[in-house]
Amino acid sequence: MNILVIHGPNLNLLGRREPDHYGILTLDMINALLQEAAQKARIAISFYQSNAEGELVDAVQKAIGVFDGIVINPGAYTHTSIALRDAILAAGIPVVEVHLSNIYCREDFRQHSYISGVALGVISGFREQSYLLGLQALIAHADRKPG
Ligand code: CA2
Repeated sequence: MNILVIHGPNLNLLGRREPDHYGILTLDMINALLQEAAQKARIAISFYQSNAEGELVDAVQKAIGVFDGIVINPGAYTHTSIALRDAILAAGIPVVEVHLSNIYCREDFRQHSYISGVALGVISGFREQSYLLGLQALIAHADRKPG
């Protein structure tokens, strides 16, 4: 099994500001936790971060035929990007949407996701654990599927 983790805009700044919402870990630390979990589960994992919407769309398109699942934190594009939603739908790869903060406890504009409707599921509010739970969910989903 081959998993891609995609981090959206500004997540490269993690660990420096807004710890109440996003925790204290840097993106590298979160990736290291995911790498360790993937190793234990004997699966391959890759990481990608971009601040640009088009680059995130490209990453989803390039994942076709390469990755079996995607864990994505679309960052603020969650609430704005029909392009990312369309790319995920077109790719046909199982996607789990994750958020560090609980977007449903925050400002109104964060409470709608364009991505949720094309995702397998959503995990929101558990800081870095959201990513680890997202990875677990993808593995469980693959185990359930025949072939
Ligand atoms: O809770 C999440 O994971 C979010 O996807 C994070 C996004 C936000 O726009 C979404 O509504 C919810 C923001 C990521 C920005 O991360 C920062 C990290 C450090 C300093 C400033 C921003």
